[in-house]
Amino acid sequence: MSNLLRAAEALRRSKTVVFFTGAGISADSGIPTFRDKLTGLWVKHDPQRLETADAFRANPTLVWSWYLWRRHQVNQAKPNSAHLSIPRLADAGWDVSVVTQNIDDLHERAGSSPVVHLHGSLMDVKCFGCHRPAELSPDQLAVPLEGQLIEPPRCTRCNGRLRPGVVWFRENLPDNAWRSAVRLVRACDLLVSVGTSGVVMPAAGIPDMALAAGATVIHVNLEDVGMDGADEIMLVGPAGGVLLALLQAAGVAVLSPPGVPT
Ligand code: BJW
Ligand code: ZN
Repeated sequence: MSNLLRAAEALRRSKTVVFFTGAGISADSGIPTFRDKLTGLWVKHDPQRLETADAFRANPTLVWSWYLWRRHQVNQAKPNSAHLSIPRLADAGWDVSVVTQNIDDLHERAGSSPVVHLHGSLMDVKCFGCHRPAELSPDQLAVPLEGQLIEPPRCTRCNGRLRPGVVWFRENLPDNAWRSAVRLVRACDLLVSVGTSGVVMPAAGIPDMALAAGATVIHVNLEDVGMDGADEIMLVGPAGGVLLALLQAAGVAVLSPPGVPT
């Protein structure tokens, strides 16, 4: 039996499904993964050197401008057929939740709920000093013009610099998000892991957590990520096309947008 048919059968047999997603699910919406080279204004920067607390300490203006630009990039992007397939499954009667490593809001805009953000959100802001959440006014959200760098605003309580509400390396994941993810993953029959390189801990341990709890795990990736346990199924291909094909093979009605192979 082909992997697609095995996966469709696993989906048909399941009731509670968790989609565990990474940067690859948003790639077809034009949001680069962490392996892609930067383009445009940021071509000469290495993202790994902008996405740390040390980088923010050393050059808060550069890092803040980088996140403002990414927020703008996400605001202009649209959910693709992979994001859109997930709520269709919920509409068809499955109990579906999303646990994402992504800091964009494309799952929410596609209509998924609940969505657990393990690595925070681009739309949130907090204080680097006192860690309290903060709000930005519309003028503080202006997109940096070419070459323009914008200083981070200051916290109204402690005058610390405001920073994006995302999780950088060596920072703990938000407790409530991690606890919700563990609860959902331990209770699911099927976990569909989409577009993640599976190297960043502790999130990378989630597929194993699902397997240990007795679930089946389907991996969807452009590359064969080499997971071949008895309860694992690998589907190689772009997330949008693969998820549409999986839903169709399981008998879920899907309308494919123009240009998306089914
Ligand atoms: C497609 C596709 C298509 C493409 N269709 N597929 C040594 C030193 C310091 C720390 C550590 C250490 N060893 C371990 C650690 C811990 C560290 C870690 O895991 N490091 C590893 C790299 C080794 N983890 C942490 O630090 C975490 N915190 C923690 O552990 O706290 C405890 C602690 C305290 C003190 C010290 C040490 C530990 C926090 C991790 C936070 C991760 N943050 C980021 C940035 C978020 C903000 C931002 O975006 O700016 O989160 S890093 C980045 O990686 C981002 C992502 O969510 C995360 C995962 O990436 P993802 O989603 O897998 O993307 P890619 O690009 O890697 O892969 C894309 C995949 O899609 C590929 O496989 C493609 O093939 C595929 N694909 N197009 C289908 N169309
Ligand atoms: Zn503060």
